Amino acid sequence: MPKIENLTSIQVLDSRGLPTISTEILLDDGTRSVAMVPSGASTGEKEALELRDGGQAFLGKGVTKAIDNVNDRIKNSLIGENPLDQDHIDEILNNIDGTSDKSNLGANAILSVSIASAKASSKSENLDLHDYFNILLGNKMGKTIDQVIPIPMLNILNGGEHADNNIDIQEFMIIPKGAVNFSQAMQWSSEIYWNLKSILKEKGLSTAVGDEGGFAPNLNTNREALELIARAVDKTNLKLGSDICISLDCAASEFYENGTYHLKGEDRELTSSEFAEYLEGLANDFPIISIEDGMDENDLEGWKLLTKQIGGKCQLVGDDLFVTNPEVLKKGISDEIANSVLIKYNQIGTISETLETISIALNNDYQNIISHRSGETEDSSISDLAVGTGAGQIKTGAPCRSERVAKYNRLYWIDKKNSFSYG
Ligand code: 2PG
Ligand code: MG
Repeated sequence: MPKIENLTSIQVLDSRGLPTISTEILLDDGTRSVAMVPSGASTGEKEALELRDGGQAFLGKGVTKAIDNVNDRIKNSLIGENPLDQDHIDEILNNIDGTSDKSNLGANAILSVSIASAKASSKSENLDLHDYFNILLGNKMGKTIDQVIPIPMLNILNGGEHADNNIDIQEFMIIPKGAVNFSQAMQWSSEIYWNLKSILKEKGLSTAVGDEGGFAPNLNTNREALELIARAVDKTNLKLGSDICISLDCAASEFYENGTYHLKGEDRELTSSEFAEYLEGLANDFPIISIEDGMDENDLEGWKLLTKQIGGKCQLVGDDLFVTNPEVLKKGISDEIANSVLIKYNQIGTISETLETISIALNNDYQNIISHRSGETEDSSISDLAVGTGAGQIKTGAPCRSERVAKYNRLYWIDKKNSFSYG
């Protein structure tokens, strides 16, 4: 059995130019692996805490305290431990932290070690990371899980917290559902992306991109964003509704104020039932097959309503709603809200708990969608997580900007080297 020999954590930068943690783990068999952690902008209230320094440096966003926690307390507790026992490693991390939201060591510190440990273990065992995740999940669930190349959801038009435009819905994604394989899915998506760019240009609209690489023009309404995407699909000679479907992330908690959904871009204030109707109207007019965070994370009645109203025909994804937290997801399942869960490992802070959430979803017929954060790095381990857990879906931004494309490029290689089915 290999043992952890050393841990080193340093500060690097994320895609927004803000500090994040990179941790290297060294095993006594000579294996070295490095992990980097992402960071969100539209965060759920119940997410594990990302430890930031405060103060002047990096506008308060420094991570020196979290780094010191890895280089001191975490390192001292993990040296000599067996990295192949992921549950045990994560348990040690949680025990030293001692809080329910990881606010003592910081979820960023903890996650960097948890991922680095999984990466080093897979390397030491001569396995690809997706195979290793597959074994971990299979062990947790007591059965074999089929690995799958996920269908990508590409966020080609950015709004909300991810762009400085006037669009309230945060993400407008294309799903190349009719593609026969991953390669075709990416080719179609790239072509649509470029056609959307030329349509925006023709109209004199901005072609600058938002945090996730999608375009971020000012538009009059959310509907207009959908119309532009429909035109881009058409221009690509693809069929909307069969080749390409649409997915939204409303990130509704960001515009829920005093009990109403305030669409500032459209100058409208809607109640929960009016907003559910608004979304249903969009889903009737466009092939929207997935809506994430369609209601505020604390608007339980709104969620119940939305789930009853369109949960039968539309994937309803809980992101800020479930925060990848096993307990929060269990409660949501018993409340019968949403039917899918967005999986972001930095919301919960360890690989083991992420896999726990995934297994709860699988046991309750909720779909798992593996996701990036708006602040990312070139670390592509979520691609392996998506394949290894057989999630079937990944959202990791536009086919633009290397921190997004790194995930798609990793999937190209996994696809090339294996014969897993697509989607
Ligand atoms: C989301 C994510 C990723 P953020 O809301 O789903 O797209 O954004 O990382 O800002 O929470
Ligand atoms: Mg979201």
